[in-house]
Amino acid sequence: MAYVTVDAEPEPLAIDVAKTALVLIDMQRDFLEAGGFGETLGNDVSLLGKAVRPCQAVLALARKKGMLVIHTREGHRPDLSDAPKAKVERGDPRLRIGAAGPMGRILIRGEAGHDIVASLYPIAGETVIDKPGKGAFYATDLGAILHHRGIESLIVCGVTTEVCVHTTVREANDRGYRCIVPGDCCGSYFPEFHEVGLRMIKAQGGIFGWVSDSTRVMRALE
Ligand code: TIU
Repeated sequence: MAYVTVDAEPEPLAIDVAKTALVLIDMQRDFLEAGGFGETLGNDVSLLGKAVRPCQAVLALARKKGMLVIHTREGHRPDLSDAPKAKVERGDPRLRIGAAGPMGRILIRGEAGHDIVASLYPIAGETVIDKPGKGAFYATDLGAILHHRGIESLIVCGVTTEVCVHTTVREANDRGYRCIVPGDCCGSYFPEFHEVGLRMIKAQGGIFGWVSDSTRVMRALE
């Protein structure tokens, strides 16, 4: 066992590195680059770019330490059979999930926009979870994978802070995982939602997780 203590709020957290996974949520071109789903929803996608460098640094260290690395992608089957009507039928019909965008059909598996940004691209041996929802546990085998690897704690990075990161951390917390969220490794189209989203996680004694930053997480893992 290799316990390290990560400085975090509301208090430092001891984790066994061998039982900790790095989870990178939805660092996809559809959310981070112009012409994707994020932009079709009316967002300024440049706001998410800040999270890429800190994620790259944490990812590089996790790889060096041999940690389990999990990447997720939000998206749907080409026939949309796994996409709830309630999710598809919102927004401008020309820009909905499945519509043709500049990076292929929006939020559809196999399309260019659905893929992970080049700077954080998975390497051989890393797990990629395709998820139809906002949370990474819903309708995926993430829970089974973490269970079989004996994982107890998660470092959760990605976009967006208050949507897919939050939903995943809430799901993980209810399943008994300790979640550390390095705030600078996350991003939102709404800076105030990012700030408040992080505060919500760590309030009330860490009601569903711990909040830290890439510097403190890496200091502990080193
Ligand atoms: N990955 C993720 O957060 N999906 C979203 O749709 N986020 C928004 O903030 N729209």
